[in-house]
Amino acid sequence: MTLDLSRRALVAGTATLTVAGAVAGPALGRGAPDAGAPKPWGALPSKRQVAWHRRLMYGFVHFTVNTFTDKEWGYGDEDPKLFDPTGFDPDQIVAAAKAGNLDGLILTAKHHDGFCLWPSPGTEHSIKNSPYKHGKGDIVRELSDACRRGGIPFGVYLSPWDRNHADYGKPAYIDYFRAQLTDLCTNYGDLFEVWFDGANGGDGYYGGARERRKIDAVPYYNWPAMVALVHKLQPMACTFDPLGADLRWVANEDGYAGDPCWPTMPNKLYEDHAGHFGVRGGELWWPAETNVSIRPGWFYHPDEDAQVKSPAELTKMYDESVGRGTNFLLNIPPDTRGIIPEADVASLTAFGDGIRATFRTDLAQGAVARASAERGAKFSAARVLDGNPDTYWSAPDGVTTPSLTLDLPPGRTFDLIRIGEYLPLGVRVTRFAVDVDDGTGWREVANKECISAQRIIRLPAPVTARRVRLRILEAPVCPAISGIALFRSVAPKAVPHLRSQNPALVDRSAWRVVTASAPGAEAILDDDATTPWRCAPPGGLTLDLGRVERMSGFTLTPSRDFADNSGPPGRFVLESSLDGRSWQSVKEGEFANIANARQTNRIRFDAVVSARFLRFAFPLVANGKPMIAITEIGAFAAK
Ligand code: FUL
Repeated sequence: MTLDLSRRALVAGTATLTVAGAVAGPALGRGAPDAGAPKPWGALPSKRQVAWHRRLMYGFVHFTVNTFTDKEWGYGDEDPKLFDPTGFDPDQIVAAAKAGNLDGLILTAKHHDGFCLWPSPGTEHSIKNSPYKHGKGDIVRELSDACRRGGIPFGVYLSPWDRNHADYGKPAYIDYFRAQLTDLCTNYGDLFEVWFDGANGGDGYYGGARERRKIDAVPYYNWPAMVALVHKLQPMACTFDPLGADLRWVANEDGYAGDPCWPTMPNKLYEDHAGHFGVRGGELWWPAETNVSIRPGWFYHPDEDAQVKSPAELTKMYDESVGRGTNFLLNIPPDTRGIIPEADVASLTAFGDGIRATFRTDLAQGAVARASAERGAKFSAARVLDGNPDTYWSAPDGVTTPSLTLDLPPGRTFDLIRIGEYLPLGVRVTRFAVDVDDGTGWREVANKECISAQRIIRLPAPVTARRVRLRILEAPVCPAISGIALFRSVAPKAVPHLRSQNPALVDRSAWRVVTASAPGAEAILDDDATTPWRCAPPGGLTLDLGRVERMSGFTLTPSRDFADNSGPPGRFVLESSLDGRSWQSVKEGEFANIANARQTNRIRFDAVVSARFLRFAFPLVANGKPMIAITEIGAFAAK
């Protein structure tokens, strides 16, 4: 794979193209503006975007032939017969999502490999040629029905890049893609979101051509027309993420938004920095969605069973996504049975229980709200406590830095402060501060930019306070604050860390690092894909496996941190030894697509290797950064 496959390269590398009619979306669904209400300011959200903001958190379901081939990006030549879940249970998937407090599910109806989870007309590369339900299955139908039964909304991911289709890159493919989109938007009930992946063009099967195809995504897909098609068929579905779509990418796949993360953007293609932080005063309402997988990969891989994110890690991501005004999209991939594995359900449940317990009781209720300025009874300070997202406190025009104080009943102990703006009037507050008074006088606990849909401030420790104050420090117009709430966080219960019992993998419990070119290499054995070992290239390490193992391959998981000065290794040289003195060459080669996908690479040996010691050399960094960063190394057991 080459570098121009990523969304990052796509958005950065193409000339500007603007959306016709810069203000995002259709009418807000409000009637005539409230008498006496402040005038809206700046870019405004559409009705569907306002509804989307209130959803906060929902799930992704990555499921396709990759689940069965142990890959992240299928080439497009997979035999449809490989797709054969032994116990697909959409209600179990919905129940797992609900246990995790996820309000909706988005299914990969078609990933880059082109395999369709529904019997899509116009292709043989679909579930109709798989053994599942003797070719009569339709996973899109089954999961959308289960979502409806479970009372959560449903959405679809449809990969524009199709590595199977013979016409990919030609106009005929666009007709096929639009027909697929029409089918999904017409025959599966209401959709709340339609996800267009930014990875586009590269090598693939392409009907047998097995070649590399490059496209110029913006003119090729004609995104404004594609988005309009979705909106016509599904008026409340938010589209992700090309220019002209309702939602943007947060510029990483690691579950955190920028601080601040403005929901507004200039009317042009964006680079990572703008996607991550948004742009104050931008003319489009184009809010960020923060996506991450509960495991290192987007698809299920048995070698990641011990790397399910902990409830505490998920809670941190909630703080850094929802807490910064974005929505949190958490991927929960089904395994080859077609259900969410037990370890993932356990983590999700503990996370969801923690969120439910935390936000159950608003400790600001019963307070008396007073403001330094009010716009009148309809916009009084008390509106921030009425629990109604459609009412708000505001000040007279021209009063741009008012403050609002809550006088709390005695004994209120909290460590989370949640503030929200009334979005239909725009994102009005530029900078704000929060103070608490625990009886010893005011103390500033936050001073930040951007409130937007919601801002959640976590204090380092709970405080028992009689007064809390919001000070608007900078704003172009008077504020419109719809809510202020206080919570006492309940830490999620820890779930026992699972050591993989999978017989397909070599048990690493006796493994240790013998030598390494840089300190800290033990991090590659800690089952935590967020703790990297960093070394300068060329680097390397030697592992003692504790006993002689028979192996058929190895796995290497790179760091997913896009922000630091390191990147994944580009190549490897592997040697083995029985005694740590005489070494045999095992294999050397490249880590495929590692710079873009940042996923676990699974390298199969040409023949079974029996060894007690493994010696890895990593000659270079895949993306030209100064350091190599690796989070895990494991091995496949030979059968
Ligand atoms: C990326 C894709 O390439 C991954 O496979 C995954 O679907 C992720 C959500 O988006 O761009």
